[in-house]
Amino acid sequence: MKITDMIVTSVTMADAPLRNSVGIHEPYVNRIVVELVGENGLSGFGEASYSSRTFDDLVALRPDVIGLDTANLNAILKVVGEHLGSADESNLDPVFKNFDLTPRLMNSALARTYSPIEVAALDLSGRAWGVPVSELLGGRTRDVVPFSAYLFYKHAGGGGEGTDDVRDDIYGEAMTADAIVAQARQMIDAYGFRSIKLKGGVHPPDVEIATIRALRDVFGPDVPLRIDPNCAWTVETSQYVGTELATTLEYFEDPTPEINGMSALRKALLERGIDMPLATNMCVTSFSDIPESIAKDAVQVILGDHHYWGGLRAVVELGRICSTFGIGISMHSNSHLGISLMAMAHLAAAVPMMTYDADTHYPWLHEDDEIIRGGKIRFVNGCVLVPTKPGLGFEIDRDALQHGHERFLRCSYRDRDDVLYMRRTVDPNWEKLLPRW
Ligand code: GKR
Ligand code: MG
Repeated sequence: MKITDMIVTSVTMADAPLRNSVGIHEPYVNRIVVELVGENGLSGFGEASYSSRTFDDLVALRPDVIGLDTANLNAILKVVGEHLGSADESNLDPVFKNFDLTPRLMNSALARTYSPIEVAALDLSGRAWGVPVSELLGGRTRDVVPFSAYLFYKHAGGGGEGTDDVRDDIYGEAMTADAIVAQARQMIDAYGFRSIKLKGGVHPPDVEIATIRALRDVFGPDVPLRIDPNCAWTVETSQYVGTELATTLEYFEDPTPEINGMSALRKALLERGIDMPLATNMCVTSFSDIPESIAKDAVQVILGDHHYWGGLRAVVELGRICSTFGIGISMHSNSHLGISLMAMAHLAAAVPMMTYDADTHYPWLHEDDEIIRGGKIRFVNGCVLVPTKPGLGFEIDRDALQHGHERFLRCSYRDRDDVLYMRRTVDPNWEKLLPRW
């Protein structure tokens, strides 16, 4: 399908004051929506993390993408690559700048800029040819995709600002183990999740160990648990936590920085007889990281993310590589809208080796901010039904998209900065320190 237009729209959605190892979420988070229009008048959609750099690149790419065919994804990748030229530090995504741990992520501009165009092209092809995106990725291997409850320590507040744009605080403040258990209960009641991930790196490790134990006590051994402190711990601290939680965790996500750190931790845990998988979305973030990670046995589960691995097809390839080396594959998430949730569902359906429940921030998205028709996507038993309609299988709500864009124009938040907002609202002396403990 020949592309006749590419429309790039920045949208803003409210975000609750969720804590992580570098700080706190701002009251708003931005996303980029890419719409490709085909010569048949249909549109396809993709979604990306917002950064001013990615936004400007996507806008500048419009004339190069117009005239290309949605079926020739290699041609689209080529024009994105030519536009970006060689990778340099200014291409670093601010989301990653927050975590600022590895020079590897500096090369992710091509993958991040291409991804929303690829998703939109697949969506448009699917709509034009009458097939769902999962079929274009090789075919659906499951009808429903299970996701995991994603818990956060958080301050009071539901996000948004001002007199008319504050969201209700659906989950309430959660800075203690009891409050996290209550958050889990509420999220599981609403979505039916059957596994739990706790975002850690906020309290000293013993407090977070106690939180995981409280979750285990309440939900029992049939609910897999994970903790992800986003590199807040040294190798030694990670070894301590890993030993304490050896029989409790399904996998141990990014406790410590870098491939070398994860490799040292793996070795130390194995020496203690603990064969718990280490997972990452921080030290193995592109294909070029895989050889070193395999050689050093650094990670046993890779959390793929089509937004920065280079699109949906790249993560299908990642699945094949992971299974070749006996590594598990799971899915990473950042704050996102329904376009990305649908893309993730089609992708997970087409990757049979994705046997772990995927991450999603979707429960944190407020109903008022969704931009697809019919409102927020429904979960049943923690799962999203893989759409069988053509393309990604939703209709865009043009009014909601416009409201999201008007909110972007009104709000001053641009590139995400959890560190600065932490200083402004919680601790004026806050410094990013990874590892902190
Ligand atoms: O939203 O605060 C957050 C998360 O910490 C996010 O930024 C991470 O990218 O969820 C992500 C993760 O699994 O590391
Ligand atoms: Mg993670």
